[in-house]
Amino acid sequence: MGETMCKQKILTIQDLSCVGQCSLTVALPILSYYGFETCVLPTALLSNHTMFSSWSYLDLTKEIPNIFKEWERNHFTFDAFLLGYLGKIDLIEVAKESFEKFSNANTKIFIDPVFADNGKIYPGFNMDYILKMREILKYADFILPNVTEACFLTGMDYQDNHDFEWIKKIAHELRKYTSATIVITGIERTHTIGEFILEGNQSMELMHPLIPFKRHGTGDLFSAVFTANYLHTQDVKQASNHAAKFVADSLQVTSKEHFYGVEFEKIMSKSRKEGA
Ligand code: PXL
Repeated sequence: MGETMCKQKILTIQDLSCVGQCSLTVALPILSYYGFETCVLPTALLSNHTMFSSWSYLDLTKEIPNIFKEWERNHFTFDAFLLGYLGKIDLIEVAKESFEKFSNANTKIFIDPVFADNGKIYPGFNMDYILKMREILKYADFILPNVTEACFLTGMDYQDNHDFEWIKKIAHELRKYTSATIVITGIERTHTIGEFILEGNQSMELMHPLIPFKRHGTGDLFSAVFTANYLHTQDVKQASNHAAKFVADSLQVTSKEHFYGVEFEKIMSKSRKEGA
């Protein structure tokens, strides 16, 4: 992985789930591990993610204008933004405001829309949220929806059979809303999983061996590793392959008893022990 000349500063905007290995508790360690100064805008404080049967939720939207005021006063700008789970329609507007206020001439915007998976919308989301999310895709340089999110964003019906022509059609539908590089994740076939990439009008599909069990938070992990690797290499194919391998390696070392997330920390600790 080539190192960039000077350290870049990334702002990641997502919730802080105290327990659950998702959103900020994934993006923050991963982006730091890859050498970025990682700044955070926590949008909400949850006891745990919403795949548990219950959770507490403190909305932090009210504090954001105060944070922005101080950032403007200090003339902060960010070299990249990584958006994940926002959870509330107002926060999409807030994210847009942050792009306008805190970008510099070379800022890259990565949007993972995070509102659905496996054919279903997560608790608390609705079509108004999805339509608003679709509106901000135009600000992105990269969008990273999974197959379900790509379907909802385009209004296409979800199907379990992720065949190539169907995925390609969804990607081209998404192109109506953004000129970003589109990376559709979580394309599953019998023994493989992968991504469909539409960069300009060039497309490619990358498929990898499927690890035959699922854990929550793998999408957040993919997006954080993809963002970090892309910013180092400027190579979408390389970033996607690298992120897919990181997720697969993490799943492989996740113990069966650890049911609510993926133990990506084991990968980081292994490379530290090996002195990588
Ligand atoms: O991994 C996506 C995610 C992030 N944050 C919270 C979630 C979810 C998915 O359910 O509940 C709070």
